[in-house]
Amino acid sequence: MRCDRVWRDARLATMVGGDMGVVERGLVAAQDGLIVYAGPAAEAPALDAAEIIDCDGRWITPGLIDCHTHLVHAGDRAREFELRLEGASYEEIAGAGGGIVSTMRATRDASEDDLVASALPRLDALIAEGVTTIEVKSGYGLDTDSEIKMLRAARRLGVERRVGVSTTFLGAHALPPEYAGAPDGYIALVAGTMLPEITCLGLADAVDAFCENIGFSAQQTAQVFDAARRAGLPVKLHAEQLSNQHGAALAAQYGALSADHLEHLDDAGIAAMAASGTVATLLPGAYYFMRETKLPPIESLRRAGVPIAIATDCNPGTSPLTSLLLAMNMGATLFRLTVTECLAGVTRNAARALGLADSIGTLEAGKRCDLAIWDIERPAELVYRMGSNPLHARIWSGR
Ligand code: DI6
Ligand code: FE
Repeated sequence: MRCDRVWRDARLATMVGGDMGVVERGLVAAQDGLIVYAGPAAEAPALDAAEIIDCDGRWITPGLIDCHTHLVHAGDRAREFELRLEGASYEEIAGAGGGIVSTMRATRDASEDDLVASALPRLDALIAEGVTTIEVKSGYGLDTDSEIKMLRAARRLGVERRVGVSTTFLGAHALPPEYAGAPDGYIALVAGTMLPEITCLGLADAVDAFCENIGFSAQQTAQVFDAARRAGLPVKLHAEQLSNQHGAALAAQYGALSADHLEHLDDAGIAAMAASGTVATLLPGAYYFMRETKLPPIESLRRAGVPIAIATDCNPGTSPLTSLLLAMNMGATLFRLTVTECLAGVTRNAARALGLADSIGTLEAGKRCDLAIWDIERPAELVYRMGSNPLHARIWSGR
């Protein structure tokens, strides 16, 4: 078999099947950006490779996937962080015109170029740890032009760097001040104007909302989801982060790719997610940063067979985190996820949360050749260490 490149003498965590899919003496071969073989060297077809890379026994995993970020935004909220340290709550700060709306002001004032420039260092930090695909949400523009500007900036990240970018329209993230007291009017704008326009421009791969007492109600969320359905876009939801709004069950009714956060998820929500195959995306960085004490119902999710993903939720207000490895460590330490669950959470289940399970997330013939090559003795090291980065090399689309 002719191919462009072979990585040989590697140990593989293919992430195929229910566990890590470990191959002790493995190789990966790529042609035209796709994996053509990943598995035991002894069972590989005869390979006529243009380039052979010796991995000296290093581990190869699928390139990591950060399936929930707000990477594109302007400004920061360090001052609010100080206020919270002095005792103010997130809800109080939001109520006083801070919070998401303060980032909205900075984002509206920024140009598309500014947004790209400020997101790139955050993206580079993720890339440096082996991330090969990110999701990026809008939701700090909160008017049609600013939401479009954010999504264009997000798409451009995938041009500036060798990384896959999935964009999500999150117009229903917070109520902009010009709609104060008129949330239904704003939802009508999101569902009736913004979403169709953004769909026309091909700028969104999915649609999200913040279903919360400080966000939007389940009924308002349903209106956004109806519009997404009309546009032919899959949905996901910020659900049950601060309170139980039964958002996960609603999302499941719409066949959502994922429901995210889920600290306050109940049994009915879990059953609905299991039935619809909706991924539970856990965001331990936000849990940690908000000093949340209510744990997501991990054991019940496990028992119900709901796939679990882990992401950074990188955002200026509740999770200023640009390390997916640290998110994995927090998933294990704070949520008691196993090493296999943490690794699956940033590979095959994260791919599924983006609707991309057919093209990324495992080491398998036919998938895009996105690899992370690690200087480690065992995969547990990826989860165990805090603040160290054992990445040896990162391959996106075969290069
Ligand atoms: N939940 C979150 O954790 C972020 N958005 C959301 O709906 C917070 C965004 C922010 O505070 O800027
Ligand atoms: Fe979020």
